[in-house]
Amino acid sequence: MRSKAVGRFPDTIHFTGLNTPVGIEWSARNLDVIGEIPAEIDGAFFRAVPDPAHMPMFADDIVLSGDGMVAKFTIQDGKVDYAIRYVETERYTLEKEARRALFGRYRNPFTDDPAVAGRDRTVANTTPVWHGGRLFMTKEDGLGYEVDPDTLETIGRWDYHGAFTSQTFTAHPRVDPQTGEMFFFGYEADGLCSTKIAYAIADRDGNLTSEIWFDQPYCSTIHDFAITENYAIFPIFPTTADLDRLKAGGAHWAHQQDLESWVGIMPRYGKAEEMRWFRGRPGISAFHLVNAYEEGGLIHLDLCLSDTNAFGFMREAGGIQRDQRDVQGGLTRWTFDMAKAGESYEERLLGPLGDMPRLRDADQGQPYRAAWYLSINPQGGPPLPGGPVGVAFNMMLRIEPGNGRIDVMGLEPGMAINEPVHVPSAQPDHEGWLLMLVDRQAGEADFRSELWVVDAGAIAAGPVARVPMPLPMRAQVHGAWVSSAQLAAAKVRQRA
Ligand code: V55
Ligand code: FE
Repeated sequence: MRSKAVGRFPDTIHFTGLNTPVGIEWSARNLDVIGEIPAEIDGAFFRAVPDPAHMPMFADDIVLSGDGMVAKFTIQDGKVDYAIRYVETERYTLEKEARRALFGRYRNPFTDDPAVAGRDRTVANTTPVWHGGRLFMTKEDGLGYEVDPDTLETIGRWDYHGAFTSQTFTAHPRVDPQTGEMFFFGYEADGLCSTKIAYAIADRDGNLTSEIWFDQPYCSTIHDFAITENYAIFPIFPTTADLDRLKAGGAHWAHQQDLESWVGIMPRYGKAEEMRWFRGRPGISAFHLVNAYEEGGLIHLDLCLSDTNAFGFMREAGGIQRDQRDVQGGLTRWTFDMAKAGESYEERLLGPLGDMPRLRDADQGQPYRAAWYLSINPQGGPPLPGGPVGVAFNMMLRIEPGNGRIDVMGLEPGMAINEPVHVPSAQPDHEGWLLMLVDRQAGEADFRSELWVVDAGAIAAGPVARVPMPLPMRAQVHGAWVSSAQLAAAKVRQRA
């Protein structure tokens, strides 16, 4: 069953396969559970799902432009409820009233209907962020939108009561598990194609305590960053924005294969003048960083690195013709010796090419034993069309960077996997649980999805419980786990 007939939307990877628009706001209680969900899994799995509510203005529109939907699995006493709603951004509301798309190409306001000039373009479709008792739906081209974690109603744009002066907020903030502070940034912070970065900190209660500004070497897409106990780390890859290209109606991002990369490292409570810039290889790209931590005077940064940009449309805008299957790279460790002068750092391969890494919240910025990420199963048949880059992952890896051990949960042909969230266990020697959506192709345009519950320390064994979904699910970007204890302390519940 599809709500939006195939054929109405463009016939590209951005609107077909698992990326076929669904656009249904719905909820269900007591979904069927096959197997048994461990009782200690008690809370909510929030997901960010891009899903265009209207036909795009341009047939070459991309999956990253889809209106953000916020989805929630509520899990308690082995029971599962589900709900999904649109984030009512300014853009969604304007287009809903007009009953058609008014905003044009991805991050290009020069292609919009003049009726919406100057209005907020963000679609809040990338990451649900929980901090200070609030839930935000984020996308890096605008501010986050606060959402009621109980009802999924949109509360409004979030700028820390006017204290945060950046126009943008990253989809990848980092929360220090010891201090509870959230570290975050916005790039293009004062406008389109600007090199300005705003770097900010909010305390554990969600009050803005710091905001500083600095310039990056050129206007790149800084999708993710990392923190350690003492440092903030900003990777700069050569996918760049250009105002003249935008004014001509072109792409926001174009990858530049010959341009050098950079890493900026500064004391996390420091000043912009304390930033140290390290120079890296040209042409490389990473969207997601696994973790960073300190070991003596060294900083290790583990990241999902590739030798070119993983998004076909960002490569093509830069004149790079390369099939998705020919993108090379792997889970990589960069080591920076902060006692040594100079711009260089060490590089070492940790694991195969992949993305969508997950870490235990308690390991953020700390030495860690294991992480999980997604990859392509060589035995899994051709990957299904779907997800942000148009090719869905069909294998999950658990890696121990300390000793190189890798465990695998590979899927059968015709299956796909979305990024997991991690749920901690109360048992000290248990690694916790992973929750994720797994899709299976049942017919040419028929995809069935299930929520899987997997033992994080024994992924090769497959799921301990499965929850078949009664309606189609569009591919997710990122998710977040919020425990019932955290939900009980939500700011919306204190207002009542
Ligand atoms: C990414 C996702 C986005 C975006 C830019 O995963 C980069 C990377 C879902 O939106 O706008
Ligand atoms: Fe991301």
